[in-house]
Amino acid sequence: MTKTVFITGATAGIGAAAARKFAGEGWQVVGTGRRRDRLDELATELGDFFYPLALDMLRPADFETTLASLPDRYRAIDLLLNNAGLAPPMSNLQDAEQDPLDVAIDTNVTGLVALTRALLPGLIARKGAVINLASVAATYPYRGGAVYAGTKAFVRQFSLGLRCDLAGTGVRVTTIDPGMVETEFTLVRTGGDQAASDALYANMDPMTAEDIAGTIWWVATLPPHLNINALELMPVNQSWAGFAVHRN
Ligand code: 8X3
Repeated sequence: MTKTVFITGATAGIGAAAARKFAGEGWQVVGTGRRRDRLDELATELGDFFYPLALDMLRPADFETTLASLPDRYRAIDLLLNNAGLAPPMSNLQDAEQDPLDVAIDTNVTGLVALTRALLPGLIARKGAVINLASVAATYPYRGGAVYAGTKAFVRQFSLGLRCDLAGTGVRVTTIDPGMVETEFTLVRTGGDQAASDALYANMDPMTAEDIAGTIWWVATLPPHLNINALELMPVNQSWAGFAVHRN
């Protein structure tokens, strides 16, 4: 029987690569995003396998109505891929504006929780799965990224807690923590500074969206008695630094 994956943030990066991967493997994909034109482009590319659903992660009050608008054939969700997320501009908290922080918290945390809650009854009924995209920032904090790291640490711990809540239901829950993946992620973080994004990924062979989509596919297609709790990936050329020490 054809399976259906619900992918948030399907209009770019890891979300779009996952949409192509799952559709290519014969799954139906419900792809969400705010940019209608990009959703429509994917729909043209993936045809019948893709249903474009305009959903704004910042408006959880609309989720119920939006989900109720899904055509019957796309309603039985087997896998929720919580991919939508963003980082506010890199800035020490003492120098940061509040609004971009709120957008990141509302998207990465509040929207993710609300959408997961809304889709859980169906996922439980079908013994489905949830895959949440967190980040290596959940484990390894870096300067200027406190709120982003905090939201991703939330996602990881939320996922582990959700596993407890779902014990006995057969629903699997996994967090994937990628390091540097060259997507629009850094363009968003830098407010559209292509040169800064290019410099960050220069000469270090970053991971690609397709790398992560392949990992998501692997996790999703493991035998149903297996649960990957958390999976952390980095490019070989990314690792972590030591402690910073401030001297007077
Ligand atoms: C972001 C990961 O390593 O690019 O989620 O900061 S990294």
